[in-house]
Amino acid sequence: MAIANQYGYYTEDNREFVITDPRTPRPWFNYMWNSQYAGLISHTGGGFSFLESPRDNRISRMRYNCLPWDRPGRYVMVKDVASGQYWSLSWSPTIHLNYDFYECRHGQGYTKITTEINGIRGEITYFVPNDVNAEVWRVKLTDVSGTARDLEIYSFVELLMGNALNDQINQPNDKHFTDIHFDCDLQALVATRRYWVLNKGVSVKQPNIDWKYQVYFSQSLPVSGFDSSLDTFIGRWRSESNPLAVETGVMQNTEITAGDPVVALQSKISLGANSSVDFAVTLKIAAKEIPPTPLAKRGKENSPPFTRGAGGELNRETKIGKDAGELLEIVDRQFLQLKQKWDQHLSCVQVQTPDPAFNAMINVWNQYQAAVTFDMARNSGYYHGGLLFGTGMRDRFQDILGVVMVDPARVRERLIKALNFQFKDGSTLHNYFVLTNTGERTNHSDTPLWIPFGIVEYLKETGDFSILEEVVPYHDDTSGTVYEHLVRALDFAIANTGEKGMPRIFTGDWNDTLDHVGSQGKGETTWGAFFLGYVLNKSLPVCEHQGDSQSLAKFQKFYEHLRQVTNDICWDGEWYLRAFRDNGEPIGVSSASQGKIFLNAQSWAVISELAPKDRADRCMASSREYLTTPFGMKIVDPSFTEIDDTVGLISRCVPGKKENGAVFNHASSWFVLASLLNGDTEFAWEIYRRMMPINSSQATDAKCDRFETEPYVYPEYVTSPDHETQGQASHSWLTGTAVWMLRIGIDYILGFQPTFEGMIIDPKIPAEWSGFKAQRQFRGKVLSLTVTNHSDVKQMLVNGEVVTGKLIDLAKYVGDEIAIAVHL
Ligand code: IFM
Repeated sequence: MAIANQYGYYTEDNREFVITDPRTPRPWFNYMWNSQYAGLISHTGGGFSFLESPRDNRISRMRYNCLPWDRPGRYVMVKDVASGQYWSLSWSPTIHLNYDFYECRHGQGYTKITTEINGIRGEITYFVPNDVNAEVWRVKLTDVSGTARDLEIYSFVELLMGNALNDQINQPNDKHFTDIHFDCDLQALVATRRYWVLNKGVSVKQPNIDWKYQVYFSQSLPVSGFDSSLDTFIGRWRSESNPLAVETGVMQNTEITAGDPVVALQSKISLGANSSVDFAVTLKIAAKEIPPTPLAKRGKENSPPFTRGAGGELNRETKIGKDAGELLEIVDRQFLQLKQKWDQHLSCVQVQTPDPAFNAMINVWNQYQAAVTFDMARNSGYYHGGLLFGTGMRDRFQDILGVVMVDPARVRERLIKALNFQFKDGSTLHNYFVLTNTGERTNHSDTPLWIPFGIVEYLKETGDFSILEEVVPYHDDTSGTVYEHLVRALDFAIANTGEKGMPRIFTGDWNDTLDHVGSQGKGETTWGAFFLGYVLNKSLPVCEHQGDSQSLAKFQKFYEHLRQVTNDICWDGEWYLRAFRDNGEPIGVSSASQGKIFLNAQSWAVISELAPKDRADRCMASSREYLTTPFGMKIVDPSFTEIDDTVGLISRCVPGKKENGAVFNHASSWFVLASLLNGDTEFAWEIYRRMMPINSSQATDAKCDRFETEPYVYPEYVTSPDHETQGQASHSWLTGTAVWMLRIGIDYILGFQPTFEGMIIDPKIPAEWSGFKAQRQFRGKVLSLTVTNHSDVKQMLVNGEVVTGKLIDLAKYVGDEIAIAVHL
């Protein structure tokens, strides 16, 4: 049975989410990308593209805060010459028209939009090939009217080329460096810039640096006209929905050296009754090889642009015909390769459980979202516009959790690169930009600790301890091995504990909005103490492996110290308090009028194993009592309604949203983990189930119209009942929730728990499940697991033999596949 809501459904194999009504409550996005070229693509053809950095090297534009939403985009418009009617193949920007059919299929790395209007069926598939820095718009047009047609095709996209932040704040000056010409041999528009704002912080300085790329925009149909000036293509007082050039059919063939850039191509075709035409539009970026055309050629109205430099020998018709066929073959091969890449990726984990939503998420969408967060960080989405954040250090070391199962080599490389943003004293930049090698040092107390967290996860997956010997430069001074980086992060955290013996919170911990708790450097964080404890404890085997008895003893001792101090001073009676302010006053206590109980302090008391069992039970029960909602767990209760500057930004945020009392999914996922670890399997599953987007999007009467964001990926938060818009989600796609939900599902519900020694198998499934089957690749082997619930004899069999304990030591088994049967 297909999983569906009022705007669409998952295909039977869950590989596509099909949107059947374009008037979704928000634009619903997808991603298309390879290791350098990336773009987000909405169900209406919107979104932007960039090379390596969405701030520093944006290729195409997105208009922020724009109305109508989601403009501009990658548009192909078709015009019926006889009637003069024209429309877009992606619905937007001609949303005022009545389409006979609309469907958008978001798949892994591609989006296909099919429309039917005016007797023409249009199919457009957008994707980025695995190994070319380009995007492809693959088009098929079919006449379904039964009449031969003369059509004009207009493909266009607005360019930016360079620093996207500068484009927002200094655009009138920024636009004097553009250079676009039509290349007759290539039959392509070639666009570039003669400067690049790469001065590490956008300022009034306009740096004298070359933008070292050229963009090639072409279409595999004979080109009959072009434009590169947004002004002349769109026309005065018009918009993307009614470009003057499309309306009149007259392309100005403008080449620009200044002004707002667009690349627009026109082709004219005849389409036989009930026949089809295939073509591809490509936007490619490459290093500058030839000098840009120096001159602007304005106003060559309607003159054929294709003679310059071509010489008499150029047989345009033949050349284009041949190249077009070849290009389509190449493009179709690239699309196949893209699909194969994702088949491969997703084959790492495959499950069949009694819950269809869980299957859809684990088998496809959650793995896919995790891959997106690995490559996009919190830096290129509709809600994370790519102008501000770069790569977050704490995100980098969590976002590996999904991809490390599939591609540990890429993770290894990423971790090593990220360590370059750590200082010799163990502290780190909070976020960084790869192209400029810069970032911000914000002083969030938890940020450096994600380094050991991530390295331990890498080691558990791979057993590759050689990474610890790699030498990586510090951001400020000299170099150290990866192991030294890890130890320095822990030492830094220990050295920065306060009078009470817990980490000083400084400008915040994981919760960014607790930014005034310790701004004077005295406030201390309970969550931070549990998190430090967790990371110390998990790092002990690494110290042991390295023979570093001094660090081992120190970290062990500090872990025990944290047990003592948190239980001595942070227990409020029914739960753990959240932090101590600079003045020593506690936060997150029952006597407070707002912000009485914070979820993270309870979850991590359990995850860190620092809470004794009775307190673990009690704080989990309190969390259930105060923080449960239909969408997941609230991050705090009651939400702050009065501004409290001894706590911070949390109290200025609208009650029920974001960190101020929303169902903050990242934190809610940690609660699920804590519940599973504490033995509360049924409740853990109930919250996990509620959080899955197809479920939480249906959890109010208004259903998806209230939830608003994509029902196939986790949003950062869902508004809690503390606000009238309860059930509304935001900040979809780029959230740490993705990797945690994925790994909680795989490691703790299905029970594949990698350890340094091998794989522990320990499923924790709800009573309603009769069992499940799952496959998980691990260190070159396939582990095939069959679990039956409610068995008379509880045991585990590996390759048919009963084993004691839960550990699968891979070395004991020959062959590529290990069959595991667990009877619960
Ligand atoms: O922990 C942060 C994250 O790094 C960015 N989004 C908000 C979270 C909670 O404050």
